[in-house]
Amino acid sequence: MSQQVEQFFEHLWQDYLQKTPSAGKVHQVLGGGAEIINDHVAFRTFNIAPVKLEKLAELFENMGYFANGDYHFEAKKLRAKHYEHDNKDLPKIFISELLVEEFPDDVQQIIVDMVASIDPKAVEQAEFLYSGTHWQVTKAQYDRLLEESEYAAWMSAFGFCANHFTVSVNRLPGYDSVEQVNQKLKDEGFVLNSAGGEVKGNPDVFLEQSSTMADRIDVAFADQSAQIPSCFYEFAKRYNMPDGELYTGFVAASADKIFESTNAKG
Ligand code: OOG
Ligand code: NI
Repeated sequence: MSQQVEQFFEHLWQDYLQKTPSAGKVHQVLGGGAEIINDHVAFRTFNIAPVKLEKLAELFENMGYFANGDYHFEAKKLRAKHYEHDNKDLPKIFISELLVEEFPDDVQQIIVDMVASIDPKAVEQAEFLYSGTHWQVTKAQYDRLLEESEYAAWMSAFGFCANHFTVSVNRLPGYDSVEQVNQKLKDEGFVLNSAGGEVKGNPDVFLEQSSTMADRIDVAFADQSAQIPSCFYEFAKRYNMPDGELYTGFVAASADKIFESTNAKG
């Protein structure tokens, strides 16, 4: 792995740790301080230039990644693609984008104004992927976005960063199943995302996933601070397909529920 790519993921991880204090604890609990291999890292964006999904993906294509799957989430008004690398020690990349034109005019306007603050040249650099927000919205604007889309509200508060890292259970010593990982995390006091059941997917779709509910951190809005859900950790176990190859894709029905890990905990 080139030093540049390694440094990119290290910076991405450090930025994620700042927003996700529980991620360090997850590593401690599951790995006891040993290195953990991640299955994938997920990013969110808007389908507006200069930050469209395919534009952010170019930054990964520059690192040798290639596209290998398309996903649609009609109710959440999202689409996504995943990217893989020949180096199997590198995480897969899942990028989704919000279909902004499907929202009411006032919501579109808030988002268009946010994106207008981005210097298009900044999007050419890999650091853009952990550059956070390039704008500041008011708490009322955040709340308005939240009424229409939890994803849009999350983007307004956190911008460009790793939304989650995902432990590869296949490559996690001492654990055979997502259920075992879940039990250990619950014993340690973590709250899991139970939307659609704690384990999403099954061996028939060649992928099982679970996730913690996002941490809550203080965010400085333009007019006030508030504690809101930030980022979470996911756990994935992949199964062999009939041809004997490990499945490398994602499962839209499961992903639809994983998105809800940044919802407020009720
Ligand atoms: C992505 C949710 C989907 C997966 O592994 O299926 C996902 C997100 O919350 O941004 O990560
Ligand atoms: Ni994921």
